[in-house]
Amino acid sequence: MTTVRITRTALTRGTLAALSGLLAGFASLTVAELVSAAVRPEASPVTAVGGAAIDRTPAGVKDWAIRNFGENDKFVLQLGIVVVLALFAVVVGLLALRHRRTGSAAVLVFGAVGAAAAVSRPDSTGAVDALPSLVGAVAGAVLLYVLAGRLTQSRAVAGERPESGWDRRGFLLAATAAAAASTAAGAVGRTLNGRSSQDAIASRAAVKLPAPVSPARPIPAGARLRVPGISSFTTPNDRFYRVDTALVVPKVDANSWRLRIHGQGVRRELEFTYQDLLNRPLIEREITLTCVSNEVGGPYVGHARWIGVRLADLLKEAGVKSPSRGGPADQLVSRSVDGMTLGTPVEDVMDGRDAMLALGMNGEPLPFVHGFPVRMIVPGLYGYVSACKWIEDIELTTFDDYDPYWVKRKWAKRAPIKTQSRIDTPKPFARPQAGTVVVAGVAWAQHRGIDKVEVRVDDGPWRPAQLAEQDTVDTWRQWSYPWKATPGGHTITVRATDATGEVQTEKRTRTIPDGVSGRHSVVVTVD
Ligand SMILES: Nc1nc2c(c(=O)[nH]1)N[C@H]1C(S)=C(S)[C@@H](COP(=O)(O)O)O[C@H]1N2
Ligand SMILES: [Mo]
Repeated sequence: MTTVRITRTALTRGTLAALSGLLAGFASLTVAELVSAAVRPEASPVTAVGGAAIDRTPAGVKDWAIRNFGENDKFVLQLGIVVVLALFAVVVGLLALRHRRTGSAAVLVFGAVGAAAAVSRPDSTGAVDALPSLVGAVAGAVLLYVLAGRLTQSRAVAGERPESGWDRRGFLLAATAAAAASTAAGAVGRTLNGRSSQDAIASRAAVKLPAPVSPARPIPAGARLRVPGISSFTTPNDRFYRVDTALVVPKVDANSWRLRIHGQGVRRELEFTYQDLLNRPLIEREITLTCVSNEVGGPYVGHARWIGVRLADLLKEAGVKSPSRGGPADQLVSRSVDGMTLGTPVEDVMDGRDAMLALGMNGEPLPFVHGFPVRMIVPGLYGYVSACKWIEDIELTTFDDYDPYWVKRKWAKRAPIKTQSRIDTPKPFARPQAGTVVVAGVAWAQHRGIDKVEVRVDDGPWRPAQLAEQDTVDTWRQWSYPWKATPGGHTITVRATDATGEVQTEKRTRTIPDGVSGRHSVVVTVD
């Protein structure tokens, strides 16, 4: 009888010890959230550790995550961190039951990891970034010490069985109070962190984009095919793909934003405010953006109309010469407020193409996720070597002297967009009726232009698709092919030829180091 009772007590205490660990973890995170409101939202431990994890993830794993979780990859990562933390919290709670001090010390070690991650982030503002993790960890450690104390200290209460010798009431009271206080701290922290982006939101709402002095030519009606299922020529902002390493979308106040241009061969260092850029003559251009991580047939390509300032003009004002005219810098490194760095060939930016600092996207100020207040856009280059969002610094340097973020991770230094084509309709494994099935999609070879698209069914001959009118060489091009479909299983394959005459190769490569090659196929069953 006695043995059973002790065992049951031990079981309860074990469960409560695990609960103590979880409560201590919860308190650490919520207190950290509260403190981060006074420092920076990005300095909170989960964000900092998540960011550090992203930076250290091997390219292959990153690609796998993007493939499998798509744009939810960041949510999955954060969820993973929280689950791992919860498991550790349970272990630490059980440990504290035996060794109170060691349990609390373990909580502090976790705090130190969070603090180290926060301070070493590229956008860290210094030692203060350690505060959220440290203060949170101290709160968690103290709480665990107190709770474990209730579980281990006996209290002589008349009538209580000696073997249950722990302070049940005291524990429940302390645990409930801690849970309530942590929830409150977390809620206040969240609210304050939300408020710190209000200025940024207000500054965006106040923007009125001036009419461009050089408007885009209207998209010809013939550039849009009326085929159900084809990608719309212009990708609406809320459906535009998003690829970046930011766990918290930077919310930059346009009123305090500055852009600096400096570095090798710069004769006059320049600094611009957002208003400075708005006051300049603006150009408006149709440009299709593509990510180097886009698989054959993948979704990371989108088209928008951008408004901005011609980047070459700013560079010329700074006294920069392109390398072909004897300038010493061949690499333009753009740096964002979140510490991202991207490297672009100076030659490409100054060769007359419509490279710009974009302020507007499809008629509105840049959305926050797409880089508000200002981002770079360079036709013909993958995003990771050109399209810096939340940009705040441009440094002229050389490819020999400096490797930006992705190049340090084995991606190519130079990466023009490869010629690609995609079948949008029919979808893979569709079951169309026999008869005429319209196969259609998009093809792109930015800054060269698409000259031809061909379709092949099974092992048949390549047949020319009908091309929609080309808008500009910097935009994608729609195509369609009326297929006389016969019953049975079929594989449809597409290939494009760019304006240099190069035919899209059959040879498949990986996304790393400089983007996929290969042809998109879709398997369907005709009924
Ligand atoms: N600051 C910052 N800018 C960035 C990135 C990033 O991670 N951080 N990713 C780049 C990559 S890889 C691409 S493909 C484009 C994507 O732009 P989008 O998210 O607006 O589509 O942004 C580029 N600019
Ligand atoms: Mo990208």
